[in-house]
Amino acid sequence: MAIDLQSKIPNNVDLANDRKLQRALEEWQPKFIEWWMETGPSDFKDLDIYLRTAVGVGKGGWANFGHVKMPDYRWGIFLAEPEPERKIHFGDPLGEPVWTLVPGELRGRLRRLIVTQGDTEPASVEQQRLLGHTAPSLIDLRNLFQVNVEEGRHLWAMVYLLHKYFGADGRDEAEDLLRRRSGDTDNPRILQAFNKPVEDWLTFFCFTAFTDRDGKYQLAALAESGFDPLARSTQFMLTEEAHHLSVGENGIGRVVQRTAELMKEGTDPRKVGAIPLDIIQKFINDWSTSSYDLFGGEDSSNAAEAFAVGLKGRYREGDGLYKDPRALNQVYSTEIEENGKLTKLEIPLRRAMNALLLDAYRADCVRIVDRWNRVLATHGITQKLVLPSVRFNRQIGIHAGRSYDPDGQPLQRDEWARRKTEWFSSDDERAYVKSCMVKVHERGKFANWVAPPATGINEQPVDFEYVKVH
Ligand code: BYC
Repeated sequence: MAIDLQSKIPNNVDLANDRKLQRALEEWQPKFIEWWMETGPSDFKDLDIYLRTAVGVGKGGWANFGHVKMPDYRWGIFLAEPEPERKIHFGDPLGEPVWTLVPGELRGRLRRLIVTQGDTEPASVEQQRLLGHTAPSLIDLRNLFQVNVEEGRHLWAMVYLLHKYFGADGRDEAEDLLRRRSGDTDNPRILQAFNKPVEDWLTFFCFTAFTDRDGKYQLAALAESGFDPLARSTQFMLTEEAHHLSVGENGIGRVVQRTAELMKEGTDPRKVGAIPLDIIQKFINDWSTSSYDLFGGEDSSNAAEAFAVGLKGRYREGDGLYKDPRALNQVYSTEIEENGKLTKLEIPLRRAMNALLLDAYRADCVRIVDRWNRVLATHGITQKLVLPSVRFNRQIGIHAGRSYDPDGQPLQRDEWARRKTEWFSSDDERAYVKSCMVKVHERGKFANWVAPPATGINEQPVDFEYVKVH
């Protein structure tokens, strides 16, 4: 596929030969910049930042690194290479050729999926807007902005699909993506976690560890789609997403390391502006569970339909992990609280697609929490961080409105209310975390609450001038 890096919108979708689409997207472009300046990290618009920019989709050579001012970032449209003769590999249309146009009867459902995916991207940029003011180091500042510009590019990826395949409706949706605002009471972002404040870096690292990881699993499920342009868009987005996840996983790992170092030498982290383990645990409880909610209900007719018609597959469906690609005549077994006891619940497999994806996601989260616990163990700390059960603190799905402890054991509602402060941070604890957030702009220096990363970016040293602040 030819890559055009010269035109106003860099792309590998041959925009130059689709004048109408090109014009429509070029009209949307200044509105995007306006949105970025109004709700994105525009306080930092004059800084030169060492950023990665996507310039193609080939293995090993898809990105350029260099110092760029964020408003000059080249947000482009890139789809993974098409796979010749690709067939739909799940659901009722199993074995049929993939669609390169939207089948009429799937229009509404597909548009809703693309809009929901698209909505999370600008939402996260809005949530993280002010974090640059308290970055604990230049490399962290750079990573924040890298995540921000790439979420912007992911918005472009979804807006391209809306403009190209959904006519006037798609153009309206693309406008609305710039109108909704994270946390706005009248016009909020679609999914709950994207309306929560992200005002300190412990939250940012939890967000990138847990919420961006939902992004990985949702994108992976959409990359299985029978609608080929969506599959190819999300496939390439996953390439960029990996870095965002590492920012979160390594970020919390570095906070844990710093706390462990202090504990080992007998210093109370609270006395020196670092973050005690019990507060880290409370933030993990909050962000892991609100990210569980992002998978939707465990028993979902929407999810069943999206699978049945071939729009959204299971995680790594294409790798042949599942016995029956139609997922018929099987059940998903789980447990739910009934009259204070855990009781077996069976959900027809197709209706349990969100639950399956959530299980795959949680297994990945278990792995990262184990990794953080290994950091504690190497410092001789026996205390462990714990990933809460998928039943804990749910607002969406079969467990919403029921009370469980973090292990997923049923609780009386009044006990939940009484013990809530054991599990979630208080105003004072959040204020304490905020008070630790001091800006550090000296090369190679770090705030006292976070250890330096093991390596730099793109083989640069950790003390590289990732952001030219002067
Ligand atoms: N909050 O049938 P249900 C990312 C709604 S993150 C509020 O149970 P369904 C990123 C739902 O919309 C990945 N509302 O579940 C990360 C539905 O409403 P309608 C984003 C919720 O529909 C960090 C109703 O409840 N991508 O990329 O199967 C930074 C019943 O829903 C929530 C996607 O989400 C919630 N948590 O599943 C940047 C992929 N959950 O339609 C980026 C696309 C459910 O009846 N989206 N509802 O009005 C989907 O596949 C599905 O929409 C969902 C929901 C998985 C989200």
